[in-house]
Amino acid sequence: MIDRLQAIGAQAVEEIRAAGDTAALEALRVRYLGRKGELTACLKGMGRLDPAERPRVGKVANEVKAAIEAALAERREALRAAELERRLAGEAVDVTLPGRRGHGGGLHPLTLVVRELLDIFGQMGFSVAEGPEVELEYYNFEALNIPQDHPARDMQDTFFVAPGVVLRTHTSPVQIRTMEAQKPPVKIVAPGKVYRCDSDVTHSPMFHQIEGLLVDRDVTFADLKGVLTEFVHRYYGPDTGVRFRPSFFPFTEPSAEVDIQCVLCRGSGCRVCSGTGWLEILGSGMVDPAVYGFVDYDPEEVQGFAFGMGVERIAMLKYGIDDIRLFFENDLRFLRHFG
Ligand code: 2NM
Repeated sequence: MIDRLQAIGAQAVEEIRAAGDTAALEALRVRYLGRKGELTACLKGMGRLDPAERPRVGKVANEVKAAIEAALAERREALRAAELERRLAGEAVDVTLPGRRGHGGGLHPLTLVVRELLDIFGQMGFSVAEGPEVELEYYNFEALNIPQDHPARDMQDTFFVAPGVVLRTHTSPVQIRTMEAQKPPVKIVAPGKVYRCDSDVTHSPMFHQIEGLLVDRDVTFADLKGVLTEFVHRYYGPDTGVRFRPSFFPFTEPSAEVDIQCVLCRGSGCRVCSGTGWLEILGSGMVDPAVYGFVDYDPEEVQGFAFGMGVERIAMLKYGIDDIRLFFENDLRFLRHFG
């Protein structure tokens, strides 16, 4: 009996030490120590033993049971430690990696471009003037020498709010209001939103303009050329070619459009400049004496020049953006390229 008990104990301990997981270990516990287990079955035979033998056999039985329990506990602890080790290895975090940065807010690319442009004109002595986006037809057209039957007044281009009231189609009415309110010298830039009934990849019904106006004694076309050439060199770089091309606006005479050498191909001709090597970036001219009649300036005493540019167009050329709608969709993947 003692031999049998010791054989069961030895085999149990050996199998327990080889158990591969906690489920196998539990099966072994049931097999050896369970109510129908091998040890229990063996002990049931104790009743048939000589009473004098029982204490010795009982002692061995207790030792074998204790040895099996000890082996189970030891193996259980080893498996638990191994399982924990495996889980930790799977969840390992490299605490020395740099953290992921959150994205901070930033200024809209158009805001950045407007600020840059205003900065340059500010350094040249221009102050900022602003005015209403809902404007009287008088300031938007009449006082700018754009008569009632002029094509620029076309219903198809202008948003009408009420009789005699429009969404301004340019920021020029700000210049008229400023001249109406103050005597020369005037040296202002007028940034802001303007509205035209037009929408495709290069036109948005709302877009931004910056217009400038300088009126003083003895102002000539040479001053216009000097200021605008300086502006181009400061914004696009001192080596950028500039040319003035004759044009027409109702409110300036003479008028000129300003082209810069293509920012992409530097003048050799490409897709962006349609092979011409040049890009139109602004309109300008000497203020037409007819405009001074509306603001009570004497064209015999003062002269001036004015200019205007579309901010989206400037930004699109600067950053190689081919669809104006990107500015207004507020897709963060686009916005995060700037600032
Ligand atoms: C342009 C081009 C040329 C302009 C003229 C005036 C005003 F009020 F003085 F007559 N403001 N803006 C002007 C002149 C605007 O934009 C393409």
